[in-house]
Amino acid sequence: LSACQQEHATSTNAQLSPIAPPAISIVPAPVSAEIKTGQFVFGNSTQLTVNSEKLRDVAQLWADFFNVASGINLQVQSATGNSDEANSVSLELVPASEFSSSNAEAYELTVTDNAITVRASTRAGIFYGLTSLRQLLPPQIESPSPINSVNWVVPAVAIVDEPLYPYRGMHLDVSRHFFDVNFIKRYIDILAFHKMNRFHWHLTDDQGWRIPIDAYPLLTEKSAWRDKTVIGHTYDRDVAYNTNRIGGFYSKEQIRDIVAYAAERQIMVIPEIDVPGHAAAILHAYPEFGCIEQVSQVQSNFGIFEQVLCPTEPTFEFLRAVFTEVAELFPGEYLHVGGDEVKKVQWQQSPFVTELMQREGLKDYHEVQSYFICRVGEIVSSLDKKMLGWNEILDGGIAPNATIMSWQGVEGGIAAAELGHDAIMSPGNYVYFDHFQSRSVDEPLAIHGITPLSETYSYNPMPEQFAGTEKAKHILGAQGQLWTEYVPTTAKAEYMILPRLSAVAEITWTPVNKQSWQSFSERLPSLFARFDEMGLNAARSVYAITA
Ligand code: TNX
Repeated sequence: LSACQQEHATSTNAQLSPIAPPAISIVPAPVSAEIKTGQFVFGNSTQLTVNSEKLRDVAQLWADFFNVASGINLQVQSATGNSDEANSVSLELVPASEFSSSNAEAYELTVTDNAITVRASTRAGIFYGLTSLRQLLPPQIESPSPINSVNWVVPAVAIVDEPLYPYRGMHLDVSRHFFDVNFIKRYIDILAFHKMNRFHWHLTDDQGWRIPIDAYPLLTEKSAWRDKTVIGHTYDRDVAYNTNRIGGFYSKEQIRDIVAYAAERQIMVIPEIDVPGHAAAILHAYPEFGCIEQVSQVQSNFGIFEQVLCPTEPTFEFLRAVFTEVAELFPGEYLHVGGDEVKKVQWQQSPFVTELMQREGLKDYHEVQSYFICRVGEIVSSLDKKMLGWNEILDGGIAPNATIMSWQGVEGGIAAAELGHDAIMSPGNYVYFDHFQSRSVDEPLAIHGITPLSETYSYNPMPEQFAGTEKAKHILGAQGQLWTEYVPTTAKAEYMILPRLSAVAEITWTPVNKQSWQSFSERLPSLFARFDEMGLNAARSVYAITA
C-alpha cells in the first residue's frame, strides 16, 4: 500500500477493542441523561397509566411489546391523579405551552425506585420516551419469546431529550429485489427502535413495479415480474429461486396496513414513483408512453437504461392517474417523483421532443428534464402534496416548492437551500448502504466502494456555511439508502443496514457536541446484543481485522 492508501485504510477501519459497557446505552444518545442511584423493578403489580385517552394506543403498543419477553401483562389504565402511585409507569401528555421544549418530538423520562414518568406535549414525544425506556431495559426485552431468567429492572435516571433534525430517514429499494410485507414491517420496527421517523419506499424502477394502479393494471400484471431466463447475467444468478418469474407487488390493502403500522410508530411513509427515467418496467407494460417504438423488458441487470417517458400530454395524464391513486394510499405530506439518472437519448431521437423544445423555448435536454419535472410538480401540488426528488431535478431549473434529496455529494442539497428550497442530505459516500462496510475479504458482494460505520458516523448533515444561519432550517435532516441490486435476501438487507443505520439515527438526533465515536463504540455491544435478540443479522464489520 502507498502511504496515502495506508492512511485511508487506518482512518476508515477504526479498530475497536473491548471496553467496559456504559451504565446506560441508548442509541441515538439523548441530549442529557443524569444517572441516579437506585432502580425501578417491573413486576406483576406494575401499572401503565395514561393521563389522556389520546395516549392509550401508544401505551398499548408498548405494553404489547413489553409483555412478549417479560411475560408481565402490563395493563393500560387511566391515571387517578395521584402521580406517585407506587410501581407505576405514568405517561403524561402536557400542553405544549407548559412543556420544557417547543420541539414537538421532545420528551422527558424520569426513573426512580418507585416510578417511571414519561412526559411530552405530543404522542410522538411519549413514543420516543418509551423507546428510550425500552433501551434502558436488559437486551433480552427484545426477545420474541418469553425469558424467565431476567430481572426486568431499569436504572434510575433523568433524561431530557429531543431530536436535532425533523427528518430522520431510511430508504429501501423494493424494485431491484422484492421484499414482502413481513420484512417491510420488520424494517419499520428497526427504524422505530432508532426513533427514525421517515421511511422512503422506492416502489418502482427498471427492474419491477410494485404498487397496483387500478387505472393501469398492466403495471403490476406485467411489470411486477422479471423473467430470469431472458438475460444470462442477472442480479438473481446466485439465488436459488424455484421459479423463473422473479418479483412481486403489494396489494393496496397491504400498503394501507403498512402505512398504518408505520404511523403507529410515528413514521411517515414516503412513496417514490421514479420518473421520467428508470422507466423500463413502465414501458414494458405501456410502451405508448415512450418516445420511440421499442420492446422494453423489465430489466434483470444493474445499470442506467435508455428507456425514458416522453413528455406528451397522454404521459402526463397517465402520471396524474398514477399519482392520484398513490396519494390516496399515503397520507404523508410528500410524494417522491425520482428524477434521477435520466438518459436523454430517446428524447434526442424524438421529433415530438424537438417540436416541444421549439414550442416551449427549451434550450437543451436538461431543460426538457426540468419541464417534465415541473409538469409532474403541478400534478403533485394539485393533490395537496409536496414534491420530493433526487438532486438531478435541479437540472435545467428546479420546480417550485420541490424538496431535494442530495445523493451525488452534498452540493445538490446546498444549492437547493441557497435557492430557498428544503433539502434532505443523503450523500452516497456516507449514507449509501449498498457499499462495503470494511476491507475484509469476508464482506459479501457490494458496490460503489467502502463506507465503514465510522465514516457514516462522521457525517454532519449541516453544511458548515449554513450552521447558525437562516439557511439551516432548509436542511431537514438526513437519510440512509439501501439500494438492492445485490441484496436479494432479507438477511443481507439487515447486514447492509446494521449498524450503519444506527449511526444515521444518531447523527440526525443527537446534538453535534454530544456525538462521539468513542461513546458510540462503547454502546455498540449493547446494540448488537439487542439486534441478536431480535434475530437481526447485523454486520460485525467494525471488528474485522483487515490489515
Ligand atoms: C444510483 S441514487 C441510483 C440507483 C442505484 C444506485 C446504486 C439514485 C438516485 N439512483 O438507481 O440503485 O445508484 O448505488
